[in-house]
Amino acid sequence: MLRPLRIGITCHPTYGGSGALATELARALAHNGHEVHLVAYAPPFRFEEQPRLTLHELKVPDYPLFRYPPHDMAHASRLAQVIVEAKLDVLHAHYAIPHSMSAWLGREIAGRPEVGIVTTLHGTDVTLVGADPVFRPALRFALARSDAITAVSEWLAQQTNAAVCSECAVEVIPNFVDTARFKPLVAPELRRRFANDDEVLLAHASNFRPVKRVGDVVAAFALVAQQRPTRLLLIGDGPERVAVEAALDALHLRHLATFAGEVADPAEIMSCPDFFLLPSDAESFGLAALEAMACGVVPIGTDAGGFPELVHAGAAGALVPVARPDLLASTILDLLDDKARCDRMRTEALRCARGEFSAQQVVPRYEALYRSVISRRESQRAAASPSGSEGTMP
Ligand code: GMT
Repeated sequence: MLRPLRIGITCHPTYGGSGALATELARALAHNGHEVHLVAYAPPFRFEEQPRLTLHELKVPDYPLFRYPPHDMAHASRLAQVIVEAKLDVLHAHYAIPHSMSAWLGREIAGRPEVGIVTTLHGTDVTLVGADPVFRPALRFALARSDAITAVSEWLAQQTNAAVCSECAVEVIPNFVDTARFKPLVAPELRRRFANDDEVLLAHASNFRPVKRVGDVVAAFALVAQQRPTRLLLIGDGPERVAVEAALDALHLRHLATFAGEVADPAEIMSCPDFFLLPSDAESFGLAALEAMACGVVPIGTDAGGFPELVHAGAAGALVPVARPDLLASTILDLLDDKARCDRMRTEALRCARGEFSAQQVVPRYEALYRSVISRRESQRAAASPSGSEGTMP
């Protein structure tokens, strides 16, 4: 039998897909018997205590001299400490900026070259933030020093090679969903908190950043509501929230919308809607849509980024061009009129979520990657220093 691993995971604790996925992975790995150490400056929003999962919070001291407290240095020091104290085998950085760099630096500070570093790219760390010339040289440097790089979709892997690092080998490991928690609606009374039985319920979940185009959700909702009794459920919060509220007010539709806020575990609420809308400029994957699919909710998103990979090019969810809320609305109305097509999509969405995108299928791929990285580091180290000398942390 293979020995359990000691795995470090670091992520942004804030509301967003990368932190959600990293925490879900930490929980699944601990459940599988590994010892998992999660490092972040606050408890990640999906964190829950469980056996074999330890949270190491990182404090970033402030000082009047600093306009920006040096988070990345404090992070690297904390990672170095955890590497040594927990005797990590592998450290997994989620969202490359700045975590890939802090992971490498942490290993250097710890003087433990045998520790493998895995970086998972989530999307905007390559496409938006990483595309900024301010970050690109450091991003390239850190990626080149990772022992393995994964991306959550084929599209993101291609973007990484095209825009950041042409020589980087990027393995695609898609996001996953815990189908024991995310499952179809069992309690109709839960749905009645947001819509009556004869109303269509549309939903969107995100951190309300401009890339999400939440305004298009509102515009599509307004068009559908002209034809059918409809309600809107908005999960999450962020910079566009005020504009979204203003748009609903201007359309006199505010009373038909529920703002659920940042729901830490959306497994229950996600089972309520009929359709999940994700009209982003580009999603590298669309984890929230996958979680909706696992609940038997039909996702409708844009034919951009990695989203078409998730919905099997339109079989497990509908695709519309970017910035076309009119098509978003007509797609919803068509599916409402064609129940057989809608049911086929829902069935396919459930099949994908319970199959290729399930935790059971995806988590073992990370476990296998960790083991291959660890054995590669061990052989490299044995070749470099046959006496097996080890660094010590200052
Ligand atoms: O902007 C977000 O959606 C948050 C962001 C994150 O990193 O927290 O999400 C990205 O990572 C998710 C998990 O892998 C993906 O499902 C999202 O598609 C991706 N967002 C974008 O590419 C815009």
